[in-house]
Amino acid sequence: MHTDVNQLFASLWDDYVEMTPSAAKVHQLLGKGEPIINDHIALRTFNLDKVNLSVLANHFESLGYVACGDYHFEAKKLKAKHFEHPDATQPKVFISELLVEEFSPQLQAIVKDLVDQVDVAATTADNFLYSGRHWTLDIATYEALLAESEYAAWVAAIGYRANHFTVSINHLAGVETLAEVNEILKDNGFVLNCVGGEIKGSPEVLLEQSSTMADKIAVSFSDGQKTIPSCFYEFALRYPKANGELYTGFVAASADKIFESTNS
Ligand code: OOG
Ligand code: NI
Repeated sequence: MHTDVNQLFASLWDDYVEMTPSAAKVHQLLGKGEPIINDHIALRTFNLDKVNLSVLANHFESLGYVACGDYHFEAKKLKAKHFEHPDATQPKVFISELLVEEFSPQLQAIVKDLVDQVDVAATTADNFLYSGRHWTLDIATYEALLAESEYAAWVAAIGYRANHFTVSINHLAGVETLAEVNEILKDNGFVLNCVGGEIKGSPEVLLEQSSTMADKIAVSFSDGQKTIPSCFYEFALRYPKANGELYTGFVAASADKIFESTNS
């Protein structure tokens, strides 16, 4: 486990940029070389004991993060929690897990076989959250998972790493609205997730979000390479609650659509 939260995020970022070439370009475009404040990052896993949500969460809780919200995505068969750090300038963390037992016996058997290959000691190592895949996987198995759950296929192929970073538009100089951000992105050739509209949420639910569609990169499988969606970039604008403090939670109906940023 890391002992320094800034170092953990720096390592997550380095790995994420390698998986997501467009992230460096978006970062430069919006930040113009200045530091960008991250609203949150997100991680994905399976709910089998060895690698479940709490195994990932331990890496953050040991750095002072506290669980703050629970979410359930019935159609996608996912549960999630979000975590906050006492230092509000640190990114929030959104961790989801696939409810493996709700899928077909075939998917359950595949996922169990993948997780059986994980060395339990690796799950508490410093680098676990940016260590990628811990199993061998062939293309046909990836495709079998994809037929049932895009999320399952993504975790199987991409493994443990940040699924996205999120620019805090509240902290971004020179841009006020998410619509402006989206225009800048589209003018520069980036493809946005438009499931349910480019902007998810509203001032009424105190959170607006948009995201790019995931980059497509060549991933190595045991029997060759295949170009598949990797990771994406998200943009979040938060609104104040009645007490004047910015809302810090997530909005399940919006999150449900953000998950689709890794659809092929
Ligand atoms: C997480 C999707 C939800 C948000 O900000 O609502 C999310 C994922 O795609 O793993 O990030
Ligand atoms: Ni997100």
